[in-house]
Amino acid sequence: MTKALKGVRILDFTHVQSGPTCTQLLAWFGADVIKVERPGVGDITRGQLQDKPNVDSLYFTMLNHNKRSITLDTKNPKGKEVLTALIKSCDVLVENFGPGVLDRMGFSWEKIQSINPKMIVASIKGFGPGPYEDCKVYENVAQCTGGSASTTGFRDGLPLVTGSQIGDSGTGLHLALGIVAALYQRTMTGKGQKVTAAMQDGVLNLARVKLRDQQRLAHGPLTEYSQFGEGIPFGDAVPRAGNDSGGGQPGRILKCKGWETDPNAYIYFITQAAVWEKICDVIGEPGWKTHPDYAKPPARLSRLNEIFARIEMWTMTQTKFEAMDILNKDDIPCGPILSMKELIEDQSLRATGTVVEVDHPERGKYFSVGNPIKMSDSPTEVTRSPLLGEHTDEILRQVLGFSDHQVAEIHDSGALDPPRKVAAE
Ligand code: CAO
Repeated sequence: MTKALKGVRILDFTHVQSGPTCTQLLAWFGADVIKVERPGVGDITRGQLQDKPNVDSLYFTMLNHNKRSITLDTKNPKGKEVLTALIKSCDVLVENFGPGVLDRMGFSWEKIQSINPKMIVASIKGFGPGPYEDCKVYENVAQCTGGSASTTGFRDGLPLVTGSQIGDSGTGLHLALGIVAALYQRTMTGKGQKVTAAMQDGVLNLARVKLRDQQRLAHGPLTEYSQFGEGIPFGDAVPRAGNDSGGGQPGRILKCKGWETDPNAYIYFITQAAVWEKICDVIGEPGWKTHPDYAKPPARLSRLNEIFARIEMWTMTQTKFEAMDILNKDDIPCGPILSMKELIEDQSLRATGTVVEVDHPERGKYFSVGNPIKMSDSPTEVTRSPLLGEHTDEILRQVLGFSDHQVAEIHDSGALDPPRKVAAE
């Protein structure tokens, strides 16, 4: 079976998390992704958070499946020649260097265009043009500057970052979509273009409902936020709303049987208006179906703490999975809080390839998250990440067509080696 992006070649200049997320997705869709890494070092994540000594970390392996690796010192003159050849033979260059790095390397947008006018140059930066455009940015910086942290956590506590990597992986996803759109446009125009995704913008896009609420605030309190029912006035910015649901249907995380010892014995419970009567029956409050204080959603808004306390009395009598079974029979929206341990063991996620087992020659078997996007005509087979420089010669010969003599010259130039240390006298 063919793959959606078969025939597309990516010059992958990415590192750490945001860019590699993007190019891994493109690889899963069938693109030939050539990861260019600094000789001797490679992507810095190879050596970060290592759980086994001298073996590529899970941080690296889980973000770089299905890619090939070439080591190249792009500051070496011969290295620049090889990079130029790569630009000529690839369709897309993806990078998430710090601001200005590519220009300093001698490969500005104009230069790349002159080498290959069809090339799409896709970049992730922390910020778009503006006061912070020159800043280096990591995940949590983006979560904080993109509006997520100010709206996450409890009203009376600190702003919180979330465990989901919405700044890095989220922006990688945004960039991948931009690249695919640019490839499609190129089929009509024949031209490349610049595609840029700023991490601040990506996070704000994912926090869009909070920008919505910011504007609703001008017209009165946010009645679905718990603080409304608690009689606490709103300020001039969207507050943190704990576990209140982001939509118009009130929701909370509630304790389930075993919560005293299991930190994940909880369920998310939504009091969706359409199933309110069924909720009343399940929790043993049939009188609430007609009582004027509880029957209609507006009446309930000022009583959410009391209502959820009563629902929790019921959820505490069930495990999160029992509660899920009972509630789903009545289409009452809910979700158990699943730990990473439970997710890695989940057989249905294994069956769909969302959790995959991968074998690595140095680390052995490990689990990873497979492609969350399923395509009927372009299935994903997850293959292991490359060792540092594993495909250097293969790429020089097969992709770039260099002869034995040329390859030997490139080796001799030092462009494939770590910068030489000067011995102390
Ligand atoms: N050969 C020679 N030099 C190379 C090279 C290669 N193959 N690959 C990289 N380099 C050099 C660059 O040329 C650069 O040198 P100069 O600063 O002298 O121009 C140097 O490596 C450092 O590049 P960098 O600024 O990208 O790396 P950093 O570790 O200093 O910063 C990061 C890392 C992530 C903060 C920065 O790249 C960044 O802000 N990226 C954009 C935002 C982003 O993606 N952040 C998410 C990171 S995941 O949390």
